[in-house]
Amino acid sequence: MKKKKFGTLCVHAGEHPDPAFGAHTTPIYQTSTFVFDNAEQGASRFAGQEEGYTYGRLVPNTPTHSVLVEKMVALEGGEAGHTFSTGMAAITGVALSLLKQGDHLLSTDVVYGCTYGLFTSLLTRFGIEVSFVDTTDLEEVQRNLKKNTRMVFLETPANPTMNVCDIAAITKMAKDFGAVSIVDNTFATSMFQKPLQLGADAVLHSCTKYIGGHADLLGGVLIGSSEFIDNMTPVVNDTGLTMAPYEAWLCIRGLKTLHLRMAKHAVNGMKIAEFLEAHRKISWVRYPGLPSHPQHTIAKQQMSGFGGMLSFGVAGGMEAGRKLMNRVELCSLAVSLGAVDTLIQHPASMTHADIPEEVRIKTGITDDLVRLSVGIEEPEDIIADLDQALEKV
Ligand code: LCS
Repeated sequence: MKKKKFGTLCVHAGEHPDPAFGAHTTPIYQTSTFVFDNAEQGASRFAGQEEGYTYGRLVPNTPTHSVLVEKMVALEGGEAGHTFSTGMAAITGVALSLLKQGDHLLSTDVVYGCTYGLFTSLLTRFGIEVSFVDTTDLEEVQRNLKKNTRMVFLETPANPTMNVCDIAAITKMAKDFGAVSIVDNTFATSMFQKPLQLGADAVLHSCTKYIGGHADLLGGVLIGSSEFIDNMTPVVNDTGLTMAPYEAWLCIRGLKTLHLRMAKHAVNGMKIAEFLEAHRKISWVRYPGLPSHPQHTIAKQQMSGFGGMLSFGVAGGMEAGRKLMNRVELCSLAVSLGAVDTLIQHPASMTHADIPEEVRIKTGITDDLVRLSVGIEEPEDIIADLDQALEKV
């Protein structure tokens, strides 16, 4: 049969009537362990000679997890995957499975605050060398690749500055150095960006965001080739970074409408970005779909849509931004992102507060930066809310 389109895969990929009773919807296998037919079967499952489930922490966890992995593999165009308790667990899992003492990790300089924290505070304690590099500058990337560079970590668009880096160019440079490239695709989602097709070895998501879509779960997922995923399995099993069955089920349910939600997030994102850019009280806007975005050309090449995340500065700086956040009524003043409703927050004092001030300022996470996760409400209502709040600033 002809390869199915993205929206059809969101609905159907990985879904099969349940073999036990024919349930149409994937059941939640809320179990920690599985019964073997006999001792020989148990032994051959643990030896990896027979496929099947053994224990909830051990891959493939439960049949609910398998459906989620199959769906995400189809959406990202990979071969296999692992699920995790959070997005940070996915990043921890891949870092621990790839890196050892003496290795070098090259990371995008602008990343989610806890990713920065994990790379600087934890990995360096184990003798791993970490460089944060402006990955929008290819020469800078080339200059910072070293003989011992084992992993290149890209976040694009980056949280919260919305910097976009050239995935195809950087993954090729990394490959030439014998390094493995990992892309955090949380902001763009599989709908708008396909890192594996652009040369990445693995792609990961915080499922907490657009995959779940409703701000009611925590989760992570990582997709790659079968070989890459198999090599990670011992670390995933032994660290217990496991996703819970109910969370896997919520992710499956969320993914069935990913294409509809992302289409609306993107339409709204563009409208709100244009509204803000034209507003007299706004000093700057960063949205990859705006021609004024410094990497708009690359964004157009590697993304098929620009999503629902944007950042901006209010004229009057941090104090004005704070007033805006305190006066919105429809938008929620909350961290996280990718929910059906619009969320507004202040990275310098919230999501990225742990990054040293001089690093924040140097990388553009300035005190006046306000981040908006544009939801799927009607755009006129989001605009009206921002407009009334800006009037009071
Ligand atoms: N990657 C990106 C790009 C993120 O934005 C986040 C969380 C993570 C990974 C980690 O995912 P988690 O462990 O939370 O599932 N970003 C957040 C944010 O901007 N506000 O709150 C969480």
